[in-house]
Amino acid sequence: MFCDRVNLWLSLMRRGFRLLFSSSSCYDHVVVERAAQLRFQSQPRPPAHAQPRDVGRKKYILSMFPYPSGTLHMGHVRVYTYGDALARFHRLCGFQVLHPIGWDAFGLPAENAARERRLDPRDWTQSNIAQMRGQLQALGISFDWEREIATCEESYFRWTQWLFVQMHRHGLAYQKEAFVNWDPVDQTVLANEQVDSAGRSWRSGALVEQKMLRQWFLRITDYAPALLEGLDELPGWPIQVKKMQEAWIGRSRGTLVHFGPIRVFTTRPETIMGATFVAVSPNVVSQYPSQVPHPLTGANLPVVAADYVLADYGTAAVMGVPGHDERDRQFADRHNLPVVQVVLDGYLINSGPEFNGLSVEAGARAVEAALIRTGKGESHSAFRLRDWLISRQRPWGAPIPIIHCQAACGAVSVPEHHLPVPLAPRNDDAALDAWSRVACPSCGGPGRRDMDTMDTFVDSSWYFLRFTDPLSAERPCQADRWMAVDTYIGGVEHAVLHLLYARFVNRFLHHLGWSPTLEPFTRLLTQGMVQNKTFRLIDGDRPVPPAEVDAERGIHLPTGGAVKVSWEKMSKSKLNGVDPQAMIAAYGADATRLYVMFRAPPHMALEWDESGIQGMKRWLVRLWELIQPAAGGESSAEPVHDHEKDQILEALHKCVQQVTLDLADRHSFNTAIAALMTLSNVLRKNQEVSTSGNHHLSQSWFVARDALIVMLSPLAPHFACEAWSLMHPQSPDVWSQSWPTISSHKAATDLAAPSSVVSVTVLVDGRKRANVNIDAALLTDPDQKGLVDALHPSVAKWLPARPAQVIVVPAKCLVNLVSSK
Ligand code: ANZ
Ligand code: ZN
Repeated sequence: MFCDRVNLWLSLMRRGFRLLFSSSSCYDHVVVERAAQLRFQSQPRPPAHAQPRDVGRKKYILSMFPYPSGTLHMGHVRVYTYGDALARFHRLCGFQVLHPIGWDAFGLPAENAARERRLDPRDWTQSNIAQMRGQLQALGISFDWEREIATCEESYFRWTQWLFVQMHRHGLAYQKEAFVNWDPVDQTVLANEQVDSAGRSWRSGALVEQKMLRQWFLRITDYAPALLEGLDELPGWPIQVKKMQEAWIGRSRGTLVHFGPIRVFTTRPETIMGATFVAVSPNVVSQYPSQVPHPLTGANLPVVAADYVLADYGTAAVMGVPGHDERDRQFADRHNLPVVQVVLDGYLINSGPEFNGLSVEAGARAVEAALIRTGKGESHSAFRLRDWLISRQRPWGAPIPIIHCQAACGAVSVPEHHLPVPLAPRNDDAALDAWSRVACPSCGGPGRRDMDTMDTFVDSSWYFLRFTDPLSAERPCQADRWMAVDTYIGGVEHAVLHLLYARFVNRFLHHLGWSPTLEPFTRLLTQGMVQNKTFRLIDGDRPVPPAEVDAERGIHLPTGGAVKVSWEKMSKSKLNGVDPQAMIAAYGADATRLYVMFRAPPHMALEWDESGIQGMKRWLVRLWELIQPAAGGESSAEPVHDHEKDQILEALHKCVQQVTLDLADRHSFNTAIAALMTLSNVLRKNQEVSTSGNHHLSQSWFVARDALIVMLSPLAPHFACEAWSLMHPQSPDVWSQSWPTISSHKAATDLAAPSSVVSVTVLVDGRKRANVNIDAALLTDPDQKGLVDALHPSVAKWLPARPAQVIVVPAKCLVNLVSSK
């Protein structure tokens, strides 16, 4: 992608640009960003298969990869700017950083867009990728472009197919009949989103039918308990996301009760004496006798089929307690079955001497104990989570690598060395026939390929592993040293499906030895929506373009209709989108990045306001004046005024501490920027005083100014890069500098900061193990060696080797030492 000849040309151009603007003292974002971009492109980058030298000093920063729609929107700008700020910050702190990007390139939208344009989905997708790649580069996002992947490439999806084959081999992929939306006119299967609220196909308008098809499922339910319990090991995830996953997995604790051969699942065992029948799901009723004994009384109860008993929950059988369950009651009334009340005001009645008088809670425990004692029951949890239906009857997806043997072998997975199964040639009947007729891998007899493709959530369920060795044709990944992802950034809309599937697949691959950790994402940063003012006609609710609105009078000018204003998520259909390209052109990538980070904390909705970008631009203009060669005059070795020196160093000290914590731990980009603004104001004031008092600025002023630019560089990389080369024409680029630390400045300027001792809670792999008193400064020192030295001896019992990873939560005085394996 970046060939050497281009690089040579770039480095020549770069020198020209340096001359071009170094003479002007006015900040011109076009010139500065063009020059910085050239410099970025000539920055040497490690090869795609590089592994971390020291696992304790690696960071894997990942923003969720996009669907290649063709244009970047503000939500993308937000997610990739956060990731880039973290990646650049950690590089400056001396970490080896993995910061990759790829494309979630299969799926229905590409199919439809391509059909409309009479293009091949692949061509359409590739041109979109090219366009978005350019936009991301214009934003200055420092991705590891050598590692770029696209899920629609054979080099990627052969491993998606490999994953399926592993699942099949381990009994986690199976076939079952399930309903799909069937368009009888187009003779095709529709996704739920393609069926409108009237139940009609979006394309043909036909009434959609439910049709039973044999489809592939992944047995995620086998992992339900582990996926639930794993949430406890994720202190770095937002609580709301964990709650959503918990609800989705949906564990119910209860009791399994044996009514003869029928096992029922109940969460109300204390009502057992009120059971007057056993209801089972209609499709299993034929397996059972027509009467079964009550486990405690021995009385015979009728077995009935009832629609309200779900076939895929619990055991597909319930004990009918019409006295206390509404659906049982309706069923009993309709079928003349007896109703017995066994609970009154929270206490058991009509339940025999053993249980009468017990409270509901005590009764539940006593009944369960009695059942367990007599071998007629056990504790049990039921899960709401369903197996994952992955078959899609669509062409633009990874083919399911299965051959259906036409003799006796059934569904046989394609041998690994025959992967990838290429996309089916759908436009050519003869070629399609040739593609689909293959020999059964197991008996050699005639076989047919499975015609379906995989849900695109399968593609994205393991891509974070692929980035660790993205080009390899020998293996799916080489994740031992890079995983887990240290910070994963993306929209909260993926809180359940994508993140749950990724956790499932990572756990499975961990068991096979491909991923070193049980959980793939140590910290999760979920960002809020980007919203903008939306104007809608009060009459009819139709959105209208902002340019046609007199906002003050609330009137739509062309029609004279009254409009209302609301903040809504930016989108084309609401006519409230703001094009990132336009913002970059008008104010620059740096001002846009700063604005997006400054306007709101990451998890909150961001309400767009263009005047805010202008404010950012003005700040950069003033900063640019601060870094001009003439700006500081000459520095004097001896400070002129002691109080000036103290004031600057105090401001610097505060700023370093704030920005370091904000970026290393709190993901609080807006307060980091505010801290940099404060420091820049102090420097400006001192500059004005020195100019009017006609004396030199102290050396600390220059120390602080250097630190300010280094700290700015993860946030506004173009600006900082060019500013640095202006300030230090002989020194290496700003990205080769180190992050300022308080201790280094303390030493250099002998600022007497009171050292304090704090008591930290030490966790090993998420479990609390010790409390240790240490110097508070160690908590915030980006070089964590001192911290580990101080803490490790107290927990060596649980963690013999040094930790692979150290997670610090300074605000809570908490340190988690992670063994990684
Ligand atoms: C006796 C009983 C008495 C029940 C009572 C409820 C109230 P959750 O909390 O959702 O897990 N149940 C069990 N399996 C079922 C299935 N496959 N389809 C429909 N209903 C099913 O609900 C558990 C309760 O839902 C169980 O407790 C069972 O009815 C019913 F006063 O057992 B119960
Ligand atoms: Zn066979």
